[in-house]
Amino acid sequence: MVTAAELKRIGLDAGLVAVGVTGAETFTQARDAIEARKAEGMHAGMSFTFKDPARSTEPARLLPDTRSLVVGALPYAGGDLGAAPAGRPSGQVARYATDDHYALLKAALGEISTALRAAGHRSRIVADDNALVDRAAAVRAGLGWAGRSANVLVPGHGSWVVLGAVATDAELDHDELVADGCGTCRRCLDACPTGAIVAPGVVDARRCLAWMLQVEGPFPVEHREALGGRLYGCDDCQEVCPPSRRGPEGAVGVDATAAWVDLLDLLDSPDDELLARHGRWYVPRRDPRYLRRNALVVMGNVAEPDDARVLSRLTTLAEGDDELLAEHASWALRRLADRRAGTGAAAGPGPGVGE
Ligand code: B12
Ligand code: SF4
Ligand code: SF4
Repeated sequence: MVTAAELKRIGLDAGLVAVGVTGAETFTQARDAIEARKAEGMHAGMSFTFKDPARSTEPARLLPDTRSLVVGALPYAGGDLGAAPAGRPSGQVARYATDDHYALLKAALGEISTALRAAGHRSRIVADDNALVDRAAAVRAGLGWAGRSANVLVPGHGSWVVLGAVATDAELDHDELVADGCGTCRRCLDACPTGAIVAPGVVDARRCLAWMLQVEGPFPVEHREALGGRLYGCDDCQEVCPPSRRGPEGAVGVDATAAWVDLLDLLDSPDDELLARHGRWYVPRRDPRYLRRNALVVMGNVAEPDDARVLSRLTTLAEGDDELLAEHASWALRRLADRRAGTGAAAGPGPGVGE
């Protein structure tokens, strides 16, 4: 016999900052939200939890006899990332992607799972998996509230957490919901560079930079300037969020050196090296050309317009056989020319870039 209180203690000792328990009932609101977004095209063709909404919102399917979900949040925000390295153009990596925070999360959930099995129960860990809507589970397990940014905010930590759960056949005491903490704030909606948060809690993925960086094909021209210096992921709706300001105490550190990627180096590196370095990221079809595509847009936005190394590299790519890269390199050259002439300052470089 193991209790919810014992499992929470195990999770907290393993590095989680919040652990809660909920039952295996269907997440009907999340299912309705997923269906509605699919109907309006806001899922932008993503699969993940959108592929089979019935599966991702029915925890009962996770195990033959699911009775409870023990849900955990691992913090990752860390401290100040500082400015971009001087002298060479760099792209910025969202904080959650600077390390394998999901591996750390799964290890902590693994401790909970081990305790459940030792007590004779079944268990299954699900984190960032197509089989469960993690935010809905976190909200119902009382870890935090659903913010207007769509992120779940944990009191005292804000949204700088990754979420996962252990499904089990153990009968455990459930937790209460946490009250909404957004109040009258709407900073995330106003700060989103592309207006992707189309209503409180509703992200139109077609306009979300985090998704555009992960999808195949050309990067949408109308959002290239807004991309600024972001090479992977986007943290704007969290950076402006008052309850999420600064890294919480005890957060798993973000390696500031992993937060910046040298763009010239990225363009010059062979495929296997790029995948070895960034293979944890979601790269469409695991094709490193998409990393280069993203780097070219960022290059146009952040490089010094007169940097001879940049201009030479871009010109070679613009004249090359790879149509996707040639088009993005040509765009970057035009963007640099506009910035040199002082006519392309509308979007400017991204946060922290070139400061
Ligand atoms: C697909 C996906 C994306 C897509 C779409 C995001 C989206 N909002 O739907 C893209 C690629 C854009 C994305 C981006 C990001 N993601 Co993501 N993503 C997912 C994934 C795989 C599924 C999300 C999902 O099911 N969406 C469907 C819709 C219906 O769900 P939702 O937006 O989460 O909806 C909830 C709220 O909006 C709320 N809600 C709905 N209506 C309303 C109305 C009101 C008024 C309010 C207040 C709330 C509210 O309730 C819904 C259900 O709980 C999950 C992992 C998983 N398996 O769950 C990670 C996940 C949601 N992502 C995560 C992260 C970290 C991010 C980024 C911060 C990464 C980054 N820095 O670039 C951004 C944040 C963008 C944002 N503001 O949402 C974390 C979120 C952690 C947290 N604290 O909330 C998750 C849970 C991964 C994990 N296991 O930790 N992501
Ligand atoms: S991740 Fe960036 S683009 Fe996406 S909703 Fe948040 S601020 Fe907007
Ligand atoms: S920025 Fe304000 S409205 Fe948006 S999630 Fe944070 S507290 Fe809520």
